[in-house]
Amino acid sequence: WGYLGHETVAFIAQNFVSQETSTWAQGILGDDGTSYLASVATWADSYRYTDEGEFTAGFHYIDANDDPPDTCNVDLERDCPEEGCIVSAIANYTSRVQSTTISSTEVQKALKWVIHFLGDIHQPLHDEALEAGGNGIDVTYDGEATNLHHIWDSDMPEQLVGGSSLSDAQTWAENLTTEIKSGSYASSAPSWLDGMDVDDVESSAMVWATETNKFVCSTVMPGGREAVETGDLSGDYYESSIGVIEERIARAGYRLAAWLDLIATGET
Ligand code: DCM
Ligand code: DCM
Ligand code: DCM
Ligand code: ZN
Ligand code: ZN
Repeated sequence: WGYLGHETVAFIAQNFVSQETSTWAQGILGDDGTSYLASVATWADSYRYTDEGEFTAGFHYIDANDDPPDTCNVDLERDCPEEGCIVSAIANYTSRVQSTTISSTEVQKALKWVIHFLGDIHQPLHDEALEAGGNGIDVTYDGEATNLHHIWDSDMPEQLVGGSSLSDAQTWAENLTTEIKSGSYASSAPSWLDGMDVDDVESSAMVWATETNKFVCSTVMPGGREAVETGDLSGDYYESSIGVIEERIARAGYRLAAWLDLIATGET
């Protein structure tokens, strides 16, 4: 996701974490302000472009070598290389944020990665190998030449919300929080936490990756890659995709809150 998506996920999580978890996270981040999770949600994207952080570039996704739109699936053995992927990275940093033997700077970085990667794993093209998660699929959006990955990360969320500032993210998060608490997601939200186990992080993350990857077949390219390479995607394609984007963001935020609760307090 772009800034808007990551910050929205973090603001939703802020709305659902327990008081104890909030205090724990604020202590690690050294920030007791109103955007304490949202303010650090995009740090991992800047860090991966630095020399020091280059090794983390591959941690933002898992390249599922499936065959959309006919077959969508994720296989950890097949798809997560020795150097790591988003699933192994969530496991590593979930462990490190709880470590008492590494420096407070490293614990803080681990928390920032957990916040970011629980967002990215909910972007369907971050769970797909084809053309580097759609980065190599050229598309037209609102008259501009761009790529399929980018419109899922940024253009479609920004079209929905009408901007990409921190306050746009906060507004979107408030809307999605209401949908989770009492709206269209209220009846299904409890089941969003199924399969979540901090003692088996890879299995938990595989539930999220597998669920999210299915949308590559059903929604991202139901007519194959050729179908998205034709025409402007800001009309009918946007309309068929935006509901999935909203629910992915909502799920990511709700799951991030529960994940942080489990790490900080052992219960949701
Ligand atoms: N991004 C965004 N809004 C901006 C700048 C960037 O949403 N004003 C997105 C584009 C990328 C992501 O954030 O998907 C990471 O940005 P970058 O690649 O510039 O680090
Ligand atoms: N590192 C990591 N995951 C680990 C161990 C290290 O991401 N399991 C990264 C984060 C640290 C860097 O390597 O900033 C250097 O770590 P160290 O000082 O432990 O060698
Ligand atoms: N990305 C992905 N899968 C890949 C390669 C990249 O999901 N196989 C993501 C990471 C960034 C975006 O695509 O969000 C752009 O990546 P980069 O800046 O590395 O081209
Ligand atoms: Zn992306
Ligand atoms: Zn990322």
